[in-house]
Amino acid sequence: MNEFKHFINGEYVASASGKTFDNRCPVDNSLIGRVHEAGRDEVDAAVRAARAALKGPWGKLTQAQRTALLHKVANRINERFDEFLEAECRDTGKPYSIASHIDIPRGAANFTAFAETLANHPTEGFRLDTPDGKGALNVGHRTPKGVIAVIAPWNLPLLLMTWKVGPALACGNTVVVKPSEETPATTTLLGEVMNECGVPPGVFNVVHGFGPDSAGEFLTTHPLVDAITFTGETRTGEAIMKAAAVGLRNISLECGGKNPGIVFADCDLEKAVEGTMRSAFVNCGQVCLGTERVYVERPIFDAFLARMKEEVAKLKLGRPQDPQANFGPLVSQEHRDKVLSYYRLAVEEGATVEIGGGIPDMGPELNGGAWVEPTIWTGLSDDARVIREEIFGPCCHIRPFDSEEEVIALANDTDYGLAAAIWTENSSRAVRVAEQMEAGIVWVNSWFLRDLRTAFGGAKQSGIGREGGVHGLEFYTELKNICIKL
Ligand code: NAD
Ligand code: 6OD
Repeated sequence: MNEFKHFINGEYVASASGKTFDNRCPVDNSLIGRVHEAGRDEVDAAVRAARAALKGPWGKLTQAQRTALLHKVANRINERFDEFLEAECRDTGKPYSIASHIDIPRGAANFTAFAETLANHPTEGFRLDTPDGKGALNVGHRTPKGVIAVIAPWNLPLLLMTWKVGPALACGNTVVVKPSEETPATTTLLGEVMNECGVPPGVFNVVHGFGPDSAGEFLTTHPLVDAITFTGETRTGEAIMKAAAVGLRNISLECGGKNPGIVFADCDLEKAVEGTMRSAFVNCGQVCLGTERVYVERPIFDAFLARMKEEVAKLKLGRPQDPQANFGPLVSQEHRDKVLSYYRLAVEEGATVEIGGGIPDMGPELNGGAWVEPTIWTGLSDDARVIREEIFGPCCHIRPFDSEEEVIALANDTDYGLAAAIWTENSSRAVRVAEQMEAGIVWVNSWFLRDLRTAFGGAKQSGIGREGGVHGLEFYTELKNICIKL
């Protein structure tokens, strides 16, 4: 039986209360292990360890030494690739074929990319003229912000946790991570890697538990936490923002989306189908950047819909280890209940179910898992809840449009503003439309094509702030101006 303990000050520790909760595999609902639930005492110990580490050997490392250490961490993740892969796929049910290309490689790359970007970032400098003619020099100097609380979701557990831990450590901070209660494994394993690489105790800490009245709340309300970086639902982001208001702590919020895909008649149809298939169905639709609203220009609407249905029918549901499988279960029974409630709602709201819409028969060994059918709807009105609310499942609605102006208005008619995908071979149109999208990230003729040097984040209710590349510096460091009179 696996036991997932907290990782505090370089050691694995059990909850003093003895409180644990079950961690189940969504493939077949089997028990993976027990997770220790942190109380206020464990969270306090983790935060104090992180505070103390700022003043220890970690705080004295040069940027070059930190960079070298983070490269070592990335290498070690790659050396233990199979363990991370197995742990991630057991927790989430996602196919090895996907996690081995996306989750685990990015888990390592998040350390190297940010270490390099930050090590090569110049500092700001201004020369000021003064009345005595001698002038003054202004030099920007960045210091770590301090103890960063990292609150992570379950959909890409290692990727999204290291996406925050990588830059936080590259900037010299220490972290206390609260992984999702659904996916504790890879974050716990990363503690071993930190010790193997010689990252000083207290720099990387992990506490397990839930949100309200549990580890998440205890961590985000802890007065010795200097800043909070969060990925998850918009409603949780609001709760965290309130917690951060006490003590005026900084926040970075990466929240939900209801992202549009726009397919113009002048697109390369096969490219658009391939990209939209990925954006709607990869990771069983559990990607914040995923497309749940697809708008297709009327002349190619029927052809596009027919091709999408053909491709959905070819998706291969199966166990993570099955090399042919490219579609796994949802993360949990609880999330399946939510997704299925939208499947029912879509029908109540008048959708035509083009394909899917139910629970697949996976056979006696897997029927206890959190499986749902990949689903396409048409025919919903623009104010249907299924069109307006984030479902976070393997489903999309496809609707025809007649003009560029109309589709821009439709795409932007949402409370969210995370991502958009545009499919057209007309580059002027692509830029014109992209510039009018109310979203933090726009892909043209691609989707989830990531360059870690670029800004990442959401507009409207999809978040606050930008991370990625040097943009993370604004959040993960304190910028001081030193003015030197000459
Ligand atoms: P969630 O908000 O339920 O949970 C995220 C984390 O917050 C978990 O660790 C949870 O335990 C913790 N938490 C919950 N309530 C809390 C509270 N009151 N105080 C402190 N911590 C609390 O999100 P989820 O269900 O794990 O993830 C799915 C959501 O995440 C979707 O909405 C998706 O769009 C979003 N997401 C956004 C991005 C992005 O980059 N914008 C990326 C991935 C996922
Ligand atoms: O690629 C990334 O850096 C990132 N933050 C992806 C988010 C995916 C959401 O599910």
